[in-house]
Amino acid sequence: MRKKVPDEIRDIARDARSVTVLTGAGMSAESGIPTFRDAQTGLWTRVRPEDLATPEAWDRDPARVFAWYAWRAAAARRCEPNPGHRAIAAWEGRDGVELTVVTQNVDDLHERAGSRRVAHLHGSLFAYKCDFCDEPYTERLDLPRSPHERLEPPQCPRCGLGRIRPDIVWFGEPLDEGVFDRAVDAIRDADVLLVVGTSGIVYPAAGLPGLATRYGVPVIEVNPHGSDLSHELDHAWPVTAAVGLPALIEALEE
Ligand code: BV8
Repeated sequence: MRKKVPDEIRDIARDARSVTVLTGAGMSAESGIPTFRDAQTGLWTRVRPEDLATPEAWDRDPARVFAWYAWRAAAARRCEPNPGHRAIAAWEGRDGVELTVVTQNVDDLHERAGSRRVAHLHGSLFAYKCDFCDEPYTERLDLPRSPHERLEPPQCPRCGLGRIRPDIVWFGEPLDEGVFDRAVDAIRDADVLLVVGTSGIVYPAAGLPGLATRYGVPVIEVNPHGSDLSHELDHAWPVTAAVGLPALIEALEE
């Protein structure tokens, strides 16, 4: 039995030609990837992401940080896109619709569901670069499938000085300007912004829904528990991504 879509949400979505979807960790929760607010599992139960996803943690112990990302990349590869990812990709494929995904997530589930216009504000688990010369590292990385406490990162083959690190935006690091500008353009030009599965805690990403409101773009939140942003949005729909988004796409066909 499909979830009933509130009429005003259905109507805004149905009329939208330019759609932007801002996603956070809750988008991937029903694929089995724990959100940041969930307890870390396995080796990392005693670790707060905020303590490892920083340049300081990397400088202090690169092998531990490199192992954490290798474990997360292997875990993400074992997950599949959920019906919510597939609904967004189906919406992008509808005639006359131009849809951009702006994601805080570093997994590749949007792409694997078929989304083609995806802006990764915080990078990707599957991209690496040198921590000295910044050169992308495109050689094959044989990462173990089982979790390890420590994995020594390779040395940069180009400069020979740096270590290979995840190409991910850590806390205290600036976002890629080009990617952020693309996200702002997609929000400015949108007929609707959907905000799916984010607690709205991390900036500058968390400032994007407020920017949409200032541009006069209606903002719809899809989040079973609400978030720090709920009070400033036009519609907060307390539903999960994998239940709400397929129901919404089906309602567009009605
Ligand atoms: C920057 C990659 C400036 C890493 C991430 C002090 C020093 C320096 C900076 C700061 C500082 N104090 C504050 C800042 C700014 C800081 C920040 O915002 N901190 C927070 C903690 C206050 N931001 C930064 O540092 C950013 N950079 O400011 O640089 C600068 C400028 C110039 C020069 C130098 C510096 C960089 C931030 C990016 C950090 N990297 N990710 C990795 O993944 O390992 S952030 C990471 O956490 C995620 O990407 C995401 O953005 C965030 C987690 O948030 P969510 O995705 O929302 O996930 P969460 O678990 O919180 O919530 C899940 C939600 O889903 C919940 O609401 C839940 O209800 C819902 N949900 C659950 N299940 C479902 C669901 N929804 C739908 N369906 C379901 N089934």
